[in-house]
Amino acid sequence: MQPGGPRDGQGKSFTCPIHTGAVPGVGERNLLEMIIKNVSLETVCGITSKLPDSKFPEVAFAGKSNVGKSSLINALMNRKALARTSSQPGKTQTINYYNINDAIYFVDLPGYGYARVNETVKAKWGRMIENYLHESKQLKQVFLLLDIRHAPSENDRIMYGWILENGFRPIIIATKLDKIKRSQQQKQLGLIRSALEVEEGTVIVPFSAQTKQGKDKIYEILDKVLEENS
Ligand SMILES: Nc1nc2c(ncn2[C@@H]2O[C@H](COP(=O)(O)OP(=O)(O)OP(=O)(O)O)[C@@H](O)[C@H]2O)c(=O)[nH]1
Ligand SMILES: [Mg+2]
Repeated sequence: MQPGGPRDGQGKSFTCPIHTGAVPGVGERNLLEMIIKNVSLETVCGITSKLPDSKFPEVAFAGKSNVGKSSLINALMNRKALARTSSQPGKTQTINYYNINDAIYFVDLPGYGYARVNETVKAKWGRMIENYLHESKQLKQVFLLLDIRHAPSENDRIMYGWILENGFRPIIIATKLDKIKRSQQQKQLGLIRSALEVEEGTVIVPFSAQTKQGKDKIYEILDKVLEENS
């Protein structure tokens, strides 16, 4: 992933090509109580697409390819496979907006660091993500996903930097918690904190899409986003 300038790719005006149509629903305030009555993949943005004018607050999920972004979104939506997941990295190559109860969008960002694509494609993905962080008017919270088993990569550090530079304080989600022993958890979280040199007070939520551990904590954060933005 190449760090492109935040204004790269602007001036083009393409409309998002795919509008799958949201299921109409009643706006709700408390995600925890109403948990996901209506969800739909509303908009898919490709590399050259103009970002949609969002009606609702957005929360975005960033992280390297295969880290579990789509799996987390499915877990939060209580859907098995609305967000496409794959054991093959590089599944999500577009910016996908999931409309949740006509109240908030979950934005699934394309994964970075997928080794089997060429440098041009990697650079485009980087620009697409950075452009989104810079341009989205409704983006309220960014979640940065990191695999709890591994030290953050250079790309993870670049991503973390972009998020901060664009004025967001990311919540870090340490994914695939089920894959490590409980006794390793604190050590791995410490590794993430030190490798990213996270700011004081940064929240890190250990999460497993398999056991759903950590899900309630993430709902709490989403509730707060809704409360602050409605
Ligand atoms: N054991 C375990 N496997 C997980 C977890 N989360 C995701 N996976 C698996 O990891 C693989 C990748 O998950 P995805 O959700 O597709 O990852 P992604 O970040 O959306 O990947 P891209 O779309 O390529 O950017 C899939 O095989 C998932 O089943 C988890 O918490 N535990
Ligand atoms: Mg995905």
